Amino acid sequence: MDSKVKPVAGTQTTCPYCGVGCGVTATPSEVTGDERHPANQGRLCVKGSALHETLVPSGRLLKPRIAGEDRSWPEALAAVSSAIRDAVAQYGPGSVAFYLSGQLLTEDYFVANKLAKGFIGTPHVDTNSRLCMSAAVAAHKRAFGEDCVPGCYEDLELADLLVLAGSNAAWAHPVLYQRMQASQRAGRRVVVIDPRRTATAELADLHLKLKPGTDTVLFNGLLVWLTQHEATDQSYIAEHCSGFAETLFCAQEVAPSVTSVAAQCDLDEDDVERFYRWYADTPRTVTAFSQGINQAVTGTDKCNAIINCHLATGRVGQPGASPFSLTGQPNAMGGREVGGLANTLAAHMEYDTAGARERLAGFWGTDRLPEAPGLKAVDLFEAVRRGDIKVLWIMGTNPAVSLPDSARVCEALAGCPTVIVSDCMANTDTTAFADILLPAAGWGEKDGTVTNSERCISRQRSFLPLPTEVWPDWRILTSVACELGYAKAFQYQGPADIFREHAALSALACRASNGRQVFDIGALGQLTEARYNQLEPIQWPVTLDEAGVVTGMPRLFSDGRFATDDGRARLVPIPAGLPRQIVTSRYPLVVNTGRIRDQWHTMTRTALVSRLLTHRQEPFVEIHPDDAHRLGVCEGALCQLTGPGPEPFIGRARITSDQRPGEVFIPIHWSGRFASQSVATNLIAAVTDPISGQPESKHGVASLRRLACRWQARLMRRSASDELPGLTGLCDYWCRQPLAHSDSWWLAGSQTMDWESEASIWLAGEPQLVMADSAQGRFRAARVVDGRLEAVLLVDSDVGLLPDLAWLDECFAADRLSPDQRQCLLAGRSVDTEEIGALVCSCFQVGDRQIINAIRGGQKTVEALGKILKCGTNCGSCVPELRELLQDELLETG
Ligand SMILES: Nc1nc2c(c(=O)[nH]1)N[C@H]1C(S)=C(S)[C@@H](COP(=O)(O)OP(=O)(O)OC[C@H]3O[C@@H](n4cnc5c(=O)[nH]c(N)nc54)[C@H](O)[C@@H]3O)O[C@H]1N2
Ligand SMILES: Nc1nc2c(c(=O)[nH]1)N[C@H]1C(S)=C(S)[C@@H](COP(=O)(O)OP(=O)(O)OC[C@H]3O[C@@H](n4cnc5c(=O)[nH]c(N)nc54)[C@H](O)[C@@H]3O)O[C@H]1N2
Ligand code: SF4
Ligand SMILES: [Mo]
Repeated sequence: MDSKVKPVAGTQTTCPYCGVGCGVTATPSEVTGDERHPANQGRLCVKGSALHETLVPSGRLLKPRIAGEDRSWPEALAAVSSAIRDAVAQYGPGSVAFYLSGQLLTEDYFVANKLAKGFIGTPHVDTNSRLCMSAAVAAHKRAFGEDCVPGCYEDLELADLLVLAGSNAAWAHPVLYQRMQASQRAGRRVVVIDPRRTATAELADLHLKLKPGTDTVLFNGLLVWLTQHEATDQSYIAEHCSGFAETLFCAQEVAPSVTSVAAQCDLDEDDVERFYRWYADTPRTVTAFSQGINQAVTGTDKCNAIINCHLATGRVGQPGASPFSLTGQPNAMGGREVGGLANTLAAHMEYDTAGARERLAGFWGTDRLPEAPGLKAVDLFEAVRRGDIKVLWIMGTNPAVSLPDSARVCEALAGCPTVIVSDCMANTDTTAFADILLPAAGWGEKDGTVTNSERCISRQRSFLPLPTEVWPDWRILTSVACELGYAKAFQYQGPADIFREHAALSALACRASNGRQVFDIGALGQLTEARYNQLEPIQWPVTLDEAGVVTGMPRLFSDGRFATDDGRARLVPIPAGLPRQIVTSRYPLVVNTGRIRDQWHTMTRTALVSRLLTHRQEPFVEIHPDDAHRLGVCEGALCQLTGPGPEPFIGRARITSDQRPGEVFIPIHWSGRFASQSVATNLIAAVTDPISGQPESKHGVASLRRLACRWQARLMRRSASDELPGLTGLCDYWCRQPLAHSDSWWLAGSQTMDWESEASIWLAGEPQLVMADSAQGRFRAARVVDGRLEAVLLVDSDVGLLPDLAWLDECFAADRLSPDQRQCLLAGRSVDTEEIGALVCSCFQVGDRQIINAIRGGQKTVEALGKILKCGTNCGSCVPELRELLQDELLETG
């Protein structure tokens, strides 16, 4: 054996979070970056490196449930299939709908799509990718003729000009961001286009803090400028594109000059000009874009406005030169391959692709394929609300939280006759509406493939035993198909069987298009079980040579031939098109929504790891100092945002000039399980891009007021529970934060409380230690049983007066409190506890106060800080924040 090859302890698999698709080596107790995986080459971010800590039984759904009662699988399968059969018989196949997820594996997704469209015969199969990638999908089809990302990750490194539009990659695609950062060199420039200053902007030579929604103007202006300065590639346009003249004409109307662009986008003319000049001067330019572009009523247009400029300069599919859509979910791309979106069939075949329906029907051996596309997510839930959908099967997504106008979605779910939910967790805002709950296998238990942002197909492999009654999604779907009488078409023994069929179908689709279709993994259609298990990461399309070697393709359209009928790419005329939701005197603030570094979506998994909840502990509202001042809001105050919808959003103020005046930013992560009223989608109206159906999730409107509270409190209890029965009604705000050794609750209220007489209710028993200072509005109580701390309640008039909770949480770890701990309990800290401040490094739990002290003590670089505090030395996700702290401090001290 080659002594240099390190033996691998653990299973090679992929991270189940973002679309970077990092390879990991996993055991039940450790997850490390896989050095051989092309996406990350050993790197991991903070969420990835905490993966093994999510492998805990708490909160899992372990048995099927019907109407809230545990049932056997045969009973559950019978219930699901009879609901479907009855609905089809009485109301037709269109009364059954599936709502899927970019977090399913390709094999799960394939079977769901085949069962729904192919055999039940309903067109209503959509996915949460509608909220995420559908604008990019539609733009790719318009420009290239097919939904293809032309570039690869290496291009982000090779680019001499990297434009990041509507992407906070530092937090949302951290490992790619690390690769971008490692590629910084003399002569390379980075431009960030985002209405707020993010951690990503730390990398920027130029940050265009544009007015939200004006990206179409900015990129139209770029096309005009490039033309005026003879920086377009006329021979490329002549040979490989169509639509240039109309597109330019339209662009001139929308964005005739730099002055006009600067005025419309609320930018400095010099900055706009600088961006345009850099773009013109740099052949190796990549524009990477994400939700700040996609999630808009003009989402598809924004994407095409970007692609137009790349086409006009011939910068598509060249090394270091391409437009690049950053996909969000781990398998958003795989879902698009199998046809998870309502307007597609399967294997990149469209409803209007000539002969595609017949071909697919023949391949699957069915005559039930629907004739026309189904409803897209937002419309689908409207149909549920109207009562048109009788059976809704939701898989791997939490629409009660993530779809716009959450209250309306909840109403729809409540009124739907049969809601089936497959999830690995028992209690989510969506499972609360389930008539039938099906326990799905989670990461580590399931097996299959995913496709990342650069079209790279990787294996996800199981390394944990399946809990007895938990099934992978493909098996649940296959069993229901058999129960419905379609066993012949669903003879799958495992994911490899499904993958081969998927691959074969792609080859068929490609052949039928005379090779025009790019998506083709037919070369993988003959993989044996063993070779499927050993499959190495590979980028589609995949070819097979005579020697039987399969090769992937890093870049597409490099020869200027596209997947359209005439082989030419299309430039698309783009009107200015501004956001639909506009501010009024009643709702004067723009509400921007997005992600935070350490949480994943609705927190069903990342909130299981207490250290991931320390970077941002509570829902918040980022607000500009001018607005805060005007509205009488100080740092840390609880604020209520009220929009046109019925429910408000409550969060703590974070005052920052990173925000533009008149705009606030709120996180999307807190659901009804974690906070009283902090679901961001309550402020987002259900308006969508007419082309893609993608909702305008980045642009709500609201008014803001300070929440008047008489008291603020933290309650910590040993026993974890999802609820504080009967108590939350006494609060105007609550937020749950599971800690390592206790369950902790942030509370606030305006009712006068008699803490002394009521403490025992909050503490679930009589307190032994009590301290009250009613003049100060201060109250402290602790319950200790046999020397062991059971619960603590700390009440104050202001949250700033409450101690950090790390020390108290440690007290819960002890079986017996030490005399020192007992003595300091009500102070919430021991005399020598160091206040760490707001957490910056989640891996080593290092806070900003410690970091600032170290900088003041002479540590002047990220590396120096890492040496003494360890911060930033594990996953590196906090490095942008460390740099920012350094910059701020060094500026202040000159
Ligand atoms: N930590 C973490 N990472 C994740 C996820 C997660 O939940 N947590 N989710 C994954 C998923 S599914 C996705 S889709 C990706 C999303 O990844 P990103 O799109 O990078 O993340 P977001 O925070 O949604 O939004 C990006 C930025 O768009 C900006 N923006 C808002 N309006 C506009 C506008 O009009 N124009 C421009 N140019 N920018 C605007 C916002 O200010 C925000 O900074 O993240 C993936 N990665
Ligand atoms: N306002 C606003 N709204 C947004 C966004 C925004 O930026 N702003 N972003 C949108 C985007 S881009 C996205 S992608 C969505 C994300 O929103 P969702 O998809 O709703 O969020 P998740 O929390 O990821 O939900 C995944 C669910 O699947 C479960 N699950 C995990 N693994 C499996 C599995 O293997 N099988 C099954 N059956 N279940 C599993 C999890 O426990 C969880 O309940 O939110 C969208 N909504
Ligand atoms: S960047 Fe982080 S969350 Fe995304 S795949 Fe890699 S390790 Fe997972
Ligand atoms: Mo997403």
